[in-house]
Amino acid sequence: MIHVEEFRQAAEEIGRWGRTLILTHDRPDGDALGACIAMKRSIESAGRKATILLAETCPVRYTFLAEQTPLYVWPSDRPTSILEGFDGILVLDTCSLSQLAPFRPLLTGCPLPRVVLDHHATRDDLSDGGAPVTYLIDSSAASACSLVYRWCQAAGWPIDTAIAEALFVGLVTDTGWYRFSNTDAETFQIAGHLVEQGARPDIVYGRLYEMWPTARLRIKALALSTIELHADARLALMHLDPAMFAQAGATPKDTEELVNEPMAAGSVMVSILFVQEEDGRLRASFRSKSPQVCGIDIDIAALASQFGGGGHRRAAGARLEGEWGALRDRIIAAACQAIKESC
Ligand SMILES: [Mn+2]
Repeated sequence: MIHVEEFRQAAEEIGRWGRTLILTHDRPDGDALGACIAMKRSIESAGRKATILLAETCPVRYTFLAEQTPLYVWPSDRPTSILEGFDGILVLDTCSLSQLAPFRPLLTGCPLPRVVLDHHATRDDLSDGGAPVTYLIDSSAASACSLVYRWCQAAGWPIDTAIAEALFVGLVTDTGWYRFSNTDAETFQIAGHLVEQGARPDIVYGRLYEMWPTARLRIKALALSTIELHADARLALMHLDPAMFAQAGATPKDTEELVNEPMAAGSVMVSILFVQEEDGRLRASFRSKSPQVCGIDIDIAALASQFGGGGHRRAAGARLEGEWGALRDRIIAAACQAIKESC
């Protein structure tokens, strides 16, 4: 738990910076972007400057958050001399060197003080050998946006409608709309306050989940048409190949979260999605249901690790080399075995 006084001191430190550089992890998600945008607005409403620098272009589905907030991309938008104008660096939603790797040329040897606000377990040394760092880390927090909210409350920074909306996006995306196990009472307390401040759950939902490219709908239809069930319909399997992507006009990026679809069926306890890429390589995503829901506990990371992959107990992935038919048969056999052993 981060003490109120720690938030106040960090807010005072940033208050002394005329210009703050805001960084977050590579492949920024809703929580990372929500936290960056909320912090930038908060800092600027107090009359100081803040610049958000991302490691890649903002994913299209989150651009609605940034309608009034420029997001710069490193290194294409900024030369190294960018650092000359800043007084300090605020790092949000990560404390991991590997997730900040794209910014290495910028951070290495940079003496600027840093403040890190994060909710992950990985805690690397972000001092780059000498820069002073203040770490505000609480791995029990549901989202980085929950921590930004606590910071604003502790420091007395006001939360306007745009900040409330940005924080709400982080809260709901990192908790899967309050359905992941990190969802706690605080999440609902914060959500309640953000809605009071003007965040609109219906509109945020629509912008996040009702604005996908049509190709995503087509590839989903094709994936669902390939569903096969094994082990008394406890195992669901789908596959996509390059011809299907061409037919749908989609890319493998459009398959995000598709593996969860078969979980809607009560019988299904394990779901696997195979994606064959252009170069012939095969990617497999694995999911298993919570034992509180389906009655058996299948460690899906252990299954993925049999094929060189890994991940979490309920969600894992693997990159596979080899012939598709043979790999598919081996994975089905291993998954059926894991289900049998857990029953
Ligand atoms: Mn996060």
